[in-house]
Amino acid sequence: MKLSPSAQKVQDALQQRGFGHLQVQELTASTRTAQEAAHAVGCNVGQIVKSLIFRGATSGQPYLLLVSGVNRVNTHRIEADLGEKLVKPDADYVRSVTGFAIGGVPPVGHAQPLKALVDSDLLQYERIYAAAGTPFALFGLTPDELLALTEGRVTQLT
Ligand code: 5CA
Repeated sequence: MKLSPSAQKVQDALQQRGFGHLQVQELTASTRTAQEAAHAVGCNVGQIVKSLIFRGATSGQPYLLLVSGVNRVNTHRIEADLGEKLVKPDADYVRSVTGFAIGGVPPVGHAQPLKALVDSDLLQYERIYAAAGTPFALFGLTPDELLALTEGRVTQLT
């Protein structure tokens, strides 16, 4: 099946990184929220990877937080870890640094390289699912593959 342009962009990025065996799936059901995505694939909400963008208040640098679908990030903990305050950016900023609209932001294939932090709670699962460019697209992968793809650092985000 032919993917939509944004989902294809993610599939191409996976291919380029040597992860062409990971298959973007475009569904008829919404995957816009972690709950909807879990329902669409029939997994636990914790197995859904939320790809959240924050901006460093001092550096202006964007950060990619890869968070288990059941978790809320503890910004104070992450600020202490990163050594700067974090700002929650608006939708336009998210689109400009990732190249994707909110609801479909994937963990790979961004408009610019993003420093990534990975929620340690994701490591307990055999299989996890991340957004793939649109609010109807996902791909399944292992936590190890997520780490390799994003070069993310594992840490407690809650
Ligand atoms: N496709 C689903 C499951 S992978 C998904 O993308 N979920 S998400 O949690 O990664 O993306 C939604 C997130 O976008 C929200 O948790 C929130 O952090 C952020 N967001 C939603 N609306 C806005 C907004 N108006 N401005 C900035 N960020 C927003």
